[in-house]
Amino acid sequence: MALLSSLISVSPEIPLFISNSLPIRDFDFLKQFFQNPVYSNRGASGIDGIISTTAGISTAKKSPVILVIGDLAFHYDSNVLHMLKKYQIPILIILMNNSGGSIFEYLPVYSDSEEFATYFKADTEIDFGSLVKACGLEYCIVDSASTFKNSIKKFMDKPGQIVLELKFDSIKSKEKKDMLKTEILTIFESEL
Ligand SMILES: Cc1ncc(C[n+]2csc(CCOP(=O)(O)OP(=O)(O)O)c2C)c(N)n1
Ligand SMILES: [Mg+2]
Repeated sequence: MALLSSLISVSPEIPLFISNSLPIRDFDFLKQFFQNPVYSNRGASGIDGIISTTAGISTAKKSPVILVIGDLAFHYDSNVLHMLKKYQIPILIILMNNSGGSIFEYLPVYSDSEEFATYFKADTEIDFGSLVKACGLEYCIVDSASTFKNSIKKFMDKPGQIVLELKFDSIKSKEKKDMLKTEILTIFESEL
């Protein structure tokens, strides 16, 4: 919640691009908090080409853009990273690294098994910091709400090409979201 409020307070008007999979679903749950123009590929649900599409929006709108993207979708389009630098695209990428395709943990196919980890979650184990820096972009691992807020502020003051990586445990995150939804439902039910 602290991260969310930083994003809202520091950048209330900048266009956001929200990637497919969990980012767009989580955003859907929280969208009433945002006034920003929002872009996504909701209809075409492929996780390929997300970074490229965001670069296109930045160019068409002549505006800096903030992209929120999962680790697999980031990996799928990572060959465009060097172009962001080459063409000076003003983009801040918030990389939500939950070690693979965590959306599948929300589906009946989920099991705590080797098969699930290999064939569904498919963690790449990529060192994204090295990858991003090799492409000439700025990189920062987010370990506190203040790091997050300051990095966004820095980007808003002087837009460049920055990747902020947030690493977190997908199962714990799912449990917290489930708890939050149960609490909200309980409040609504008690109001009826
Ligand atoms: C081109 C393409 N390949 C595969 C898929 C199937 N798919 C849907 S969501 C997903 C996982 C995405 O992982 P990530 O971007 O890390 O997001 P998370 O689920 O962790 O939020 C995959 C592989 C797809 N939608 N498009
Ligand atoms: Mg992921």
